[in-house]
Amino acid sequence: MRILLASPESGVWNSRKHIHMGLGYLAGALLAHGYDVTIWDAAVEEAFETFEQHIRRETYDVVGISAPTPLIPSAWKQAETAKKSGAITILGGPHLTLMPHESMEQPAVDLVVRGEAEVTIIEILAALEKDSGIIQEGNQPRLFQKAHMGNIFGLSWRDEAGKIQHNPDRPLAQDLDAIPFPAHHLFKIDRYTNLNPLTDGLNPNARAYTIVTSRGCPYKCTYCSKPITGDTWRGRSVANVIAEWRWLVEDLGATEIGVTDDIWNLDRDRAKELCQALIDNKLNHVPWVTIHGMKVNNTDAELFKMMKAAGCKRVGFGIESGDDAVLRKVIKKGQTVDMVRNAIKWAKAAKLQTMGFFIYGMPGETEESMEKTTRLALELDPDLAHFLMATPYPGTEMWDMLQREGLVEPGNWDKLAIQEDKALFSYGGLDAEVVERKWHEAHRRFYLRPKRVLRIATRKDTWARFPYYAQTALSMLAGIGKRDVAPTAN
Ligand code: B12
Ligand code: SF4
Repeated sequence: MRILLASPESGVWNSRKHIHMGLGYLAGALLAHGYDVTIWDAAVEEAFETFEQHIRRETYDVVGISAPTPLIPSAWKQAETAKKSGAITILGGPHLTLMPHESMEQPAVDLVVRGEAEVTIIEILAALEKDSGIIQEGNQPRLFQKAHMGNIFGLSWRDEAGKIQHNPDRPLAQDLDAIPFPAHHLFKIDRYTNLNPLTDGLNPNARAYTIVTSRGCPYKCTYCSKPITGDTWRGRSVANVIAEWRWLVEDLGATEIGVTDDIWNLDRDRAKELCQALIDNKLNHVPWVTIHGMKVNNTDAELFKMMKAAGCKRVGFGIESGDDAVLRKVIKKGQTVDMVRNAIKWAKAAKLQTMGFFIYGMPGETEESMEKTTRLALELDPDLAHFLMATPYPGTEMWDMLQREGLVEPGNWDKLAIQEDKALFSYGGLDAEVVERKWHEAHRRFYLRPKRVLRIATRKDTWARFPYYAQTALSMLAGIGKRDVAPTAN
């Protein structure tokens, strides 16, 4: 069986292209079971060949497509294209785990997988080998036999009568060390950019791989959508992580590594052990970054010193707000502004570059609380500040609250990908226009300080990628045109 794993269009991420670890893990599992698998990631393929052209050129028996919420409309389009070619279509990933029924109602989608899928995908292929589905004429949905599909946990499918069935959820994998490494070698790594092109210091042409050392996060921030892992946390053993890290550095020539865990420092002792192991194994010459933020309340001065010695170059922090009441009651972050101050102080003392994520316009915020956030950004002065406007994703407390108030409704999912500098809702006494004004103002006050302007102007990368930076600056500072979006963070 020939299998294609695809990630749909992702124009919003044109400045920063990460390998897709979900597809990497699935491909790793498939290879371990002897299947023939190809990865097609729109982020790096579309400039060369469209999905349609690829599907016409190659023939696949099964096409699996991954989608977070904003990409689900593109995933449905890809499924239509794949289905026309005769392939069996399977969708999986965060949005499918939240809303499987919605996608099962799409005629071009044959199967939907909810949750972690390294085992599910193998069980599906085994079932397909027994029962290739009642293939219907044209673009009709495929129907399957209960005997084969009915016992696969985490699967949604259509029975022989055409009724959509949702099997029970699959429990999360308990032993992450038992999961095969992601198929890093299948990615066209030369086409991916470095992990943080918005900042200086890292090589824009790096061979940048990412690694997941743990899965999940037990915190319950009200904006965070965690459909796959819920409120759990599972760490890989240090030895297992080091074995993958060594593969990336010694065999695949990684020159930059991004740790993409939700919260890689939840277990502080384990985080320190990992740093020590990177040093002991002489893997600390390749720079690495914590892409999505560390949790500030699980840090201490020693951790940052060890990270520096282990090769870490830059740390990101989910700072979110400069107002303790907002952190406690609105975002429910489990951290205080003083904890943020300490973490940034310790990281800077260890000579690590710092990056902060700040949110504007959470429901329950005021103009004053947003002002406190801007002042905190100025006070902390991280090397890079990402200012974001609150985005309601389904599966979050924020979404549920706004939906109850009639301020958001399902559908229009692609609007959640890029905000085009527009706040997505007005809540309580806070108008969307005020949020937008404070958001633009934060960029101006942070980035237009003379020392910042000088620093940006003297950076090689600024001039090498001038059109992109000019457009982003116009958009963020003056609200003109489209901008690139920043990632979510802890
Ligand atoms: C790294 C990351 C990124 C990176 C890379 C994304 C990528 N292409 O992989 C970047 C920075 C580009 C990014 C961007 C965005 N991200 Co992001 N990202 C993450 C992060 C931190 C880790 C993802 C990861 O590697 N997980 C590890 C792998 C193993 O898990 P996985 O990808 O979920 O895959 C498993 C299952 O989902 C399933 N599966 C996945 N795909 C498929 C496909 C098939 C066919 C099958 C059967 C199964 C299956 O099987 C996999 C193996 O078990 C997650 C948080 C998280 N913990 O998931 C957020 C997360 C996925 N991102 C999120 C969001 C919102 C975004 C953005 C929309 C942000 C924005 N405002 O623009 C963009 C979307 C851009 C895009 N084109 O995808 C949300 C998604 C929420 C939702 N409801 O969809 C998450 C969950 C963060 C959060 N907690 O809110 N992100
Ligand atoms: S934002 Fe970060 S800390 Fe908060 S729940 Fe999500 S992953 Fe955990």
